[in-house]
Amino acid sequence: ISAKPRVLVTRSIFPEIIASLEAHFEVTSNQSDEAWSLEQLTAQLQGKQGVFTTGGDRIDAALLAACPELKICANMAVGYNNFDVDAMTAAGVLGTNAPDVLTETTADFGFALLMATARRVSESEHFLRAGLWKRWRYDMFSGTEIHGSTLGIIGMGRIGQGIARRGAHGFGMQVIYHNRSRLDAATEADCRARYVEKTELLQTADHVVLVVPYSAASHHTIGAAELALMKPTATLVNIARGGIVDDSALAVALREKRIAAAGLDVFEGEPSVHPDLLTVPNVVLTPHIASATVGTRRAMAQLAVDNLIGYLVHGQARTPVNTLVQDRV
Ligand code: 8YV
Repeated sequence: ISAKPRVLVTRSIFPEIIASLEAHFEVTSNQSDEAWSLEQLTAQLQGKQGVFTTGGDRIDAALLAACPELKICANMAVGYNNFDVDAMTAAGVLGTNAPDVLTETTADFGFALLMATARRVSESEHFLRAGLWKRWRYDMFSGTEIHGSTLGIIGMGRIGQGIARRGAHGFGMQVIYHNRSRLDAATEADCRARYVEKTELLQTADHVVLVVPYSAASHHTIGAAELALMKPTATLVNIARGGIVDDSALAVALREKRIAAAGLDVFEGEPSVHPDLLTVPNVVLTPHIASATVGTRRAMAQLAVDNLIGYLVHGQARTPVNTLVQDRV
């Protein structure tokens, strides 16, 4: 009997996911709630052929060089900016992500955050909990209209399209979008979305939603200059990645009411949050939970498992992000 391949799981995960890995692999997993340091991760990866990662686990050339037996990194996330894909390809290491299974759940949350932001749900709840609700006032927590307004989406992939459909079909919004490339006519018609340049989107949209993958090119897609283009009544929602928005510039724009409000699920340097964002009232802050329903998190984890089994046992992953010229031998 040949020995089972060895797989590392970097974070605590559903017990049944560990069990399904154990049917095929010798599994080591991080049992604690603390993320491993780079030194711990490197030590734990010794002798492992596969690793189950999350978006917070950086895989780069130095780590790959220190872990010569590693063949596959299976990310439990659709975004994979934690992978240095070129270094992985050069090293013959496959990367996989977890697309599709989280699309609708994440689009739901994008809309939840948009609505909470536009209608000042968090701010008014804090007011009520603080015992400050003494009387009716005509302008108490007046928000921004959602139905019939203009929704601007930056990044029109699967999740962006899900948000567009919700806005257009559910709330009668005019949807405009900006993306690296235009969608085909049939998809534009299905989303009832019109392509515009980024400047026009920022100047026209009542609500701007960011769903663009993080890369050097998308770093600070929204900074002081872009915030200055937005309407003072507009809201901004980021469910993409920290670093897409310049959080420090955003905190200034919110404090000075240069835009009305923001909803943020992701942050530069998370889980740390820019201290100025914690003190401005007109921002809804959530701890990177857009894909967090039990069903979706299970499906994401299962897809990572399927990729590990697919590649290490059968030689074929389901959702690879790179193409290898030569596998690691
Ligand atoms: C993950 C995400 O929960 O899928 C993504 O890209 O950002 C989230 O759904 C997070 O990255 C942990 O892996």
